[in-house]
Amino acid sequence: MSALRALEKDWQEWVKENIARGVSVNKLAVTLFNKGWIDAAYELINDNSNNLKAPHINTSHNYIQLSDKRVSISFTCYSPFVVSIDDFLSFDECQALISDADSKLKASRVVNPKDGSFIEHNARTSTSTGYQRGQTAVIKTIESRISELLHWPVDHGEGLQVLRYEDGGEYRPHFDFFDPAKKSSEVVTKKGGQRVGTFLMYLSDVGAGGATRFPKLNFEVRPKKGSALYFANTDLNGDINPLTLHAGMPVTEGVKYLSTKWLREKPYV
Ligand code: PD2
Ligand code: ZN
Repeated sequence: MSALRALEKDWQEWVKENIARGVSVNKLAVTLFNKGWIDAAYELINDNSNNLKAPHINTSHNYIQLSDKRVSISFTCYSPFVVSIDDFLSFDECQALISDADSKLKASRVVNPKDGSFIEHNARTSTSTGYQRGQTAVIKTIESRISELLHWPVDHGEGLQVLRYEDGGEYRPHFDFFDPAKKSSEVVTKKGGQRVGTFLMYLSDVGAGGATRFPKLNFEVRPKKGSALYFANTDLNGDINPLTLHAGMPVTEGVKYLSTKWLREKPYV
């Protein structure tokens, strides 16, 4: 049953009346979201045409049956929307990504806030490599799976990245969204618009360290081979959410491999 139709009749009427009065669907969705009706809020924006949409994971069940795999939800935070998924990738898929990336890894870079160029920085001490969408068969499969899980078109995604962290390698606290107040944002949002969501896939088990930590929310997600983490960088009205500050904690034992997929507001072509 649709999450909107599962709402009490009075609230269904409230939605209809406000839409008829011309109130922004995104604003109505924020109200539903704040009342805790998360799936209904996302359904409202994603099933209506002329409004801003957002990637969404259906949290009504503890598992999600995708066309090629059943995955399970192990953790949720609703504001901001953060969901941890178990068994998203098979061990073979993790190995395939690692083997392909290993010989191509170079020092990771960050966006220069002054001009939008990419520079090396001691805030991000990993090596990494980037791919085109659909560059290999495994990448194609994974991108379709992400798209199905998040109800977000494949062409709204940046190319996959694979990162390797070892011996204290980390990614210090940062935002993945582009802050409209920064000059560089104009350059980096020309193609694809805002980075509305982040999808991280953990490709290796790590002895110690390497958690993805949200310092303003006081929790962290530990790396586990095959599991994934999604978080929304913007709210249902499209506004950036500073609570999404997050870090890749230093790896202190073992090697962490991670794959990143950033989701854009519009086609990234
Ligand atoms: O490696 C991580 O856990 C991590 C944490 C935060 C990666 C990113 N951000 C990123 O690639 O944006
Ligand atoms: Zn990040």
